[in-house]
Amino acid sequence: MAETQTNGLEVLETREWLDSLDYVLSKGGPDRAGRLLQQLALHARSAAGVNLPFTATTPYQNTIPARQQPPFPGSQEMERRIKSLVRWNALAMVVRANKIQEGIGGHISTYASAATLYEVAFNHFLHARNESGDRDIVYFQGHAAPGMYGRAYLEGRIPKQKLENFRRELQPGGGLSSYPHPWLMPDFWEFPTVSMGLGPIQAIYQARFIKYLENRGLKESRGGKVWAFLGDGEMDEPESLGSITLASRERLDNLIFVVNCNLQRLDGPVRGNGKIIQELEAILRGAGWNVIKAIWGTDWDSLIQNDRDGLLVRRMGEITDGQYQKYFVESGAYFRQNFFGTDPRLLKMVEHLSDEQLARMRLGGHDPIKVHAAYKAAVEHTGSPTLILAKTIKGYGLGEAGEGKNITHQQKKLNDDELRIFRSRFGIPIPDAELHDAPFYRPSDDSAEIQYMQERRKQLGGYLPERKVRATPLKALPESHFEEFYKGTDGREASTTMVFVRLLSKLLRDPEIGKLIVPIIPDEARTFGMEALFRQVGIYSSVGQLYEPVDMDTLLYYKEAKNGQILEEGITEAGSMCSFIAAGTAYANHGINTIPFFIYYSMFGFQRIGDLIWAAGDMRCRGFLVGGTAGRTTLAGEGLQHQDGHSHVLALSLPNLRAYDPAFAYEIAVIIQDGIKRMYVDQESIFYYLTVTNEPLPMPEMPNAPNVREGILKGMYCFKPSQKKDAKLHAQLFGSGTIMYEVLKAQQILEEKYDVAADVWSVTSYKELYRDGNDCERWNMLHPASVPKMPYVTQTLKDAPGVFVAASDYMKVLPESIAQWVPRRLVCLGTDGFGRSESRAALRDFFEVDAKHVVLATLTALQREQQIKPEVLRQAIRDLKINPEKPNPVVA
Ligand SMILES: Cc1ncc(C[n+]2csc(CCOP(=O)(O)OP(=O)(O)O)c2C)c(N)n1
Ligand SMILES: [Mg+2]
Repeated sequence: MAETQTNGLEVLETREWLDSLDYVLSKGGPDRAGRLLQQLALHARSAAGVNLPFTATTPYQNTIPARQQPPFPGSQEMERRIKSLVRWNALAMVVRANKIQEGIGGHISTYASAATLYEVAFNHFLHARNESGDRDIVYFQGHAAPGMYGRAYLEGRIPKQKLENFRRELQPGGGLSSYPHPWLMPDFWEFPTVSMGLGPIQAIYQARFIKYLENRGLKESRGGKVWAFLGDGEMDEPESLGSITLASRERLDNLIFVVNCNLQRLDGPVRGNGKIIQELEAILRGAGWNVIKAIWGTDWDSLIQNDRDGLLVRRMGEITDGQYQKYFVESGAYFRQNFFGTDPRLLKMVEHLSDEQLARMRLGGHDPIKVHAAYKAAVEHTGSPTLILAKTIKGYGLGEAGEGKNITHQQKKLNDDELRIFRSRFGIPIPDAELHDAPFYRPSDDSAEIQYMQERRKQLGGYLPERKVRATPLKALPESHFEEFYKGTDGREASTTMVFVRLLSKLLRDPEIGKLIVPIIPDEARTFGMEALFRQVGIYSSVGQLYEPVDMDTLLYYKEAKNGQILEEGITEAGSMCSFIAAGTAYANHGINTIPFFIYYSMFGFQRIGDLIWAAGDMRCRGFLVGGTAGRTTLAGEGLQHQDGHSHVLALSLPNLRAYDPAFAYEIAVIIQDGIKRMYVDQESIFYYLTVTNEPLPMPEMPNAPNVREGILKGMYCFKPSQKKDAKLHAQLFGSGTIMYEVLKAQQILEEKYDVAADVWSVTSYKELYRDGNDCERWNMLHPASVPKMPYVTQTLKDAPGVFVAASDYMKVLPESIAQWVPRRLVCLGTDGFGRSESRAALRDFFEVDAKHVVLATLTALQREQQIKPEVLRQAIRDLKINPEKPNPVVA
């Protein structure tokens, strides 16, 4: 095409067409011109089969042309000065921290590239509270944290002392966490974003959850936006792009992604051989997003306006990101020769500019006017989410110390020369003599800069980020919801999943908290027998139900409604978890005590989306994770990928998660009742994991013994003491989940066949027992002169006679985690190994957790203590029909 363009006739012809189009534009405006172009394309196709190549991208230019830019509403000069101060303090924070403590780390170059993106947002867009009372929710890019601290310091929200202790949180007076962590800075950060990809996906579900709250009448619609500031490298995470169609499908015009396209990630270019801006534009535009590109700064406006033949824009589109990066670090002469030198007409375009001027041509993401125009268009856009792609330079302003270089991400030390250059470039009034220590700098409160920034924040309703608990505590739930579960099922069989669903549907009817419950399901409701809820509370849909459901004539039809309560997320555990987090943190973010119940296949929880669960813990998220059809042997037939024998082991790693593996209906009732109280009445920063199983079994009545309730919550209690009075041999058997029934069978066999009096304990939570045991050990170590504390396990079992055997549907390490506090050796049976497609009975035999193996383990323990003879054991293996040569499930 370039060659044919040089043909004189064609050039003339093109000119004529362009002139005609200009005429149409001036007379009929862009809409008319757009229609005309469509008509032309149609005509070309039908008349002569001309097929325009498909393209999801627009030219490598700003989406908003210069003449459509709104005027900049503030003082550019003042904002530049403020921005320079934030830049300096952010840089000084990292440099100082690394001077004091070599290797403490931190990031300079991320914020350096994003400063304009943040400052324009802080000065003009981000509402802490808007006129009508709503606010914007902002996900800050984790590695840009020094910039947020630097600004908060200038705002007078963070004292210098804390800046000194950036990344040194254990210093007297506290410090600042490396990245956004609500756990560590609960008054400041709201969203942990540094595990990349979790910010964007959470922002999408946050924006959707806000619409959910509004459509269900739990929150007024007041125009707040959700902003996510993201890295271009970060967009490679599957979570970043995995849910973008939800955002467009749900028309989330309350959502704005700002991607800082500095073309670099940690090691080097994001797309050296391509163009990340074009790639992301194609993907998100194709998915129905409104995409705004801010590539070129004002310096380029006149060049672009005079580019009548499109030569410049074509050249811009030819260059790869790797080469653009090269221009950032090279001289103006190199830029002229390499970029413009390919065509004499291009060279002519810039002949009036010196090399110096060429080298300084600003990019869109560093130009407040371009950034402001993009933000304004984004907040005014309706009908779809917006993506802003802003082109910047990584390490902007660092010069030789790292600007645009591949090493820039890791740069945290600047020598005196480099500090001096940075200081001078941004005009920070620090004399040379003091530069060496990179001192912080804050002008006085009555300085023009501080006054200006305070006034801007005042206009926008206050400071950001700021985390606050905005909801007031709930009242405790009435006992009546739970009583039926204490009574048991009178011999009727019910799985704990059924019990849970029944309890959930009761809670949904509660006049106070019913509406606050948010059931979340990733396409698994029928698996858990929850379809009755479809009809009872409806499935949320922002458009209601636009079709006649195929099962309309049945009682439990698939009912979608605008005020539907269930979040039926489809097959996305990650998305469901994001809804869980949005609902479980609404007590802080929106002042609404929504109580999420996320019900899923337990195998696809910690194992698949563990990092989101970790983020939930950091965020002080509340709610119940319910791992359905759990256990390695309780889920018949499903095999290796579904049979979960380790989610409770993984749950050990989450500090503020209470994990329970209940066996009986009343245990579930006690745990959920207490959970709601602790989280929503007492306001504790904890959340829950509960496994429920699908084996129908008779649910017993709650034993009428003292401390049962306390035992359920603390992790264990005696469920069924032996009735055998004068036995010589004794055993203590621990069971949980459905394996409890195997243990109860073993109790019977031991008593009847082997004369062993066995007490059965229900262990509802090894994790709680483990936590308590360690807590006591620690306290005792630190307080040697005091009366030692006794772990709950020890206290409970101290008088229990005989041997100890635990059987779990989870890995052996789970019961082993408390073995040190059991008075004598604890023998543990568990389900280490890959699952199998089989019946429950065969699986329990295979994993050696069925009644006969519990019996054998008990007899073995007795024999080890020489309470029974070896012959008894050998005979038992025969009688119990155990094959000693069977494969070891751990390696089979
Ligand atoms: C899930 C995850 N993987 C890896 C990292 C480590 N990491 C931190 S920053 C970074 C590069 C970020 O590049 P980009 O997203 O482009 O952000 P920029 O700093 O360029 O703005 C990497 C790999 C992380 N924080 N999270
Ligand atoms: Mg980057």
